[in-house]
Amino acid sequence: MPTPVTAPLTREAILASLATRTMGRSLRLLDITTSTNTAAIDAALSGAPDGTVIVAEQQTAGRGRLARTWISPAGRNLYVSIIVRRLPMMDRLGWLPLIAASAVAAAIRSLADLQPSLKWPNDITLGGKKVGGILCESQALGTDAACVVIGIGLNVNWLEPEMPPEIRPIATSLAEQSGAPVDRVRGLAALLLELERRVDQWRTAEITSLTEEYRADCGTIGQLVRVDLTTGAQVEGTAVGIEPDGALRIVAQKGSTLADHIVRSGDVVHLRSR
Ligand code: BT5
Repeated sequence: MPTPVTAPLTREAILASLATRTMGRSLRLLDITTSTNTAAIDAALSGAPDGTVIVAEQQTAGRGRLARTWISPAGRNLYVSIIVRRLPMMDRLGWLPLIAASAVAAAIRSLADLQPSLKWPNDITLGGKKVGGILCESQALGTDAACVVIGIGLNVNWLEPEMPPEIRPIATSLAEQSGAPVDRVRGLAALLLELERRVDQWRTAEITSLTEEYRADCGTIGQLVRVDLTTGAQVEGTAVGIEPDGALRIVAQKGSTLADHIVRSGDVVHLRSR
């Protein structure tokens, strides 16, 4: 009999499915927590090793960027945080959330016949709706204890009628898009495998192929966009590329002149394609 979509995640099933070298081999599976990122930061401060993974069935205070909420109902989706130590040069740090988004996109492609698109910086979308998001939080940068926690939320078997009305127009899930339930254990194993490969390369080797992969999957490039900057200001223009440090380059028309804007943090709204 197929596993019911609501079957709880188990440690045994996850460890049996993992194909990673280290990521997830140290695993904490929680029934309920405030935020897996908070749990991972606490674990990191207590010395949890590189590659430790915290997974929860439900989050009561799941976080997005800029203190926003990540809606995290029980038993449907994946809420995962990964501790990454042995960080490379600071100028690569900005790429980590983007590379994590590429890993989620690759995992989705390996699980179902779906074509995800990335919205800069790190939204994973299907059919123009958000299926996943990434929140990276760093600790003790510049010290021997430095680490980054990569938090990943991925909507798996959450169906539209179950979603709160306020996010129905903008959110989707793998099951909603593919028309069939997806095994969350397989999903988690695929995600960690794709992430481990990329984090290994990001840490130790040339990253051009990772940055090219991100650019290829990024649906923001070439779009007319509005960016709501964290300062409260807005920029409208055409997104023309990703800078060497992961920032978004926008060309805005001001009267008869063109002005370049480099955006390091903010929210992008796709207005229409050029
Ligand atoms: C993100 O923030 O997209 C980052 C989300 C990271 C969540 C993971 S879950 C595991 C780990 N533990 C945590 O506490 N967090 C991480 P942002 O770009 O700020 O997007 C947040 C916005 O997405 C919200 O304001 C809603 O509009 C929308 N949203 C909230 N929950 C959603 C969901 N489940 N699916 C799709 N969209 C959602």
